[in-house]
Amino acid sequence: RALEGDLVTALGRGEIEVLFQPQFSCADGRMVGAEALARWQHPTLGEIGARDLFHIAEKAHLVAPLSRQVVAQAMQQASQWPEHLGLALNITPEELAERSFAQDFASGIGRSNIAPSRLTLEITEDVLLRDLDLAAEALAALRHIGLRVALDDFGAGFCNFRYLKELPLDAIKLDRSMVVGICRDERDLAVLRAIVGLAHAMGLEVVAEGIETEAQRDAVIAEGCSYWQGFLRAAPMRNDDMLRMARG
Ligand code: G
Ligand code: G
Ligand code: NA
Ligand code: MN
Repeated sequence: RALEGDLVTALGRGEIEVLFQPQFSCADGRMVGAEALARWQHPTLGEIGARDLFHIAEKAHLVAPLSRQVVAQAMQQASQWPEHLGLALNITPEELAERSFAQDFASGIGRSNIAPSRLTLEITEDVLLRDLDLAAEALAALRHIGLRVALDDFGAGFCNFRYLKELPLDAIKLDRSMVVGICRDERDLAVLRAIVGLAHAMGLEVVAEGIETEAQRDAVIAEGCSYWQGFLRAAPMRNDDMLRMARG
């Protein structure tokens, strides 16, 4: 409860920080962009991760202002990157359920210095526990102006294939749990192979998350994933480190 109060001041004081985790092309290993990940640098409790941060924000009814701040900060920083790099932003189901989401988001892009085609929205399947049609409509409107949409954490939840069919998507992000066992268990590899096949059959690209070893990276490349992300090459980092890495 005290934390919910602290969050109000945190938003005003710039305690919310955005880190960036690079993503790499499976084709040539080059960095293609990064995912923005929010953190709260709490003055006495130290760092609070995004999952806890958004839980607190939900209880405090502050998801919308928090998310606006994170997105604006991420876009502002990403506008300093070389133009070939994309920016992936996590969007909560609550936000997608807002009637004005697409329009507000588009206005935010307009105020920033970043081309819509450089942006990917990462959504989770909880969206669908809400209003699927409304979410699909908002996503379609944003894709119309050039954004990409990725279904995040695929394989961690219910994996309802209806989402793949009914949401306007460009990619799926395989959850770390789908990748972690692929080099030691044939069945894990079989599941990954089937999901990649399904994604490709639907015209979707696949991003593999949580890559920690060279063997995992090589396996997801061999299985036809398009991009990968993971501690093997880069943990979430501050913008200045991101810029340094981008300039190689
Ligand atoms: O980096 P970390 O382990 O704290 O991320 C935990 C979860 O929080 C991840 O699932 C990530 O997608 C989500 N997350 C990180 N940053 C944001 C954000 O800015 N907005 C939303 N909605 N979710 C985020
Ligand atoms: O739910 P989402 O996929 O957005 O969560 C991303 C979270 O996963 C971030 O908190 C990030 O720090 C973490 N993460 C990113 N890469 C790796 C990895 O290679 N291994 C592990 N264990 N966690 C990772
Ligand atoms: Na994400
Ligand atoms: Mn994810």
